[in-house]
Amino acid sequence: MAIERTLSIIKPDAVAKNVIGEIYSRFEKAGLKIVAAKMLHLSQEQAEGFYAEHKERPFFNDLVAFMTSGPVMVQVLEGEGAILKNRELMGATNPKEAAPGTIRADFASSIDANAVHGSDSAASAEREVAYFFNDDEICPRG
Ligand code: RTP
Ligand code: MG
Repeated sequence: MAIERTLSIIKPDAVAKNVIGEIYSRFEKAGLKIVAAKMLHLSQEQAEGFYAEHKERPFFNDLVAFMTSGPVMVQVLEGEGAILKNRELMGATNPKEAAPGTIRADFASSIDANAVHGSDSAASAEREVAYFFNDDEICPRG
């Protein structure tokens, strides 16, 4: 399988729970490398632009309010099949449906406060990585 990059966000609820390290540890144990990272408190504009694909959905305003409610940790993960691997580590969107042992099963409290974001396709990964990082902020690690 090809080496891929994917965009991961540790959402405000998980940052507030102080589990950044525990989540990073799951990425590393699964063979994903963190090749870029920054902590940000997203502005309204940044959150709306990031989630533009959901603009017409009923949960859009709540999603933007939540994502701007506190700092987030944003990272680029690199590895074999990184996009799908990260989605598998995350678990289902609704933590009640997330498989045992996934990040959302263990750390999320609701469908809104669901601990993490991960790109869901190659096209979204490319857009989302570029949304937060310039090329010179990414450090390939081989
Ligand atoms: P994400 O984009 O955050 O990685 O999550 P996802 O792919 O699993 O879910 P997506 O369908 O892209 O939705 C984005 C985020 O919006 C919130 N959501 N709320 N109330 C609802 O029905 C609902 N549906 C989605 C979740 O926080 C989800 O992560
Ligand atoms: Mg999504």
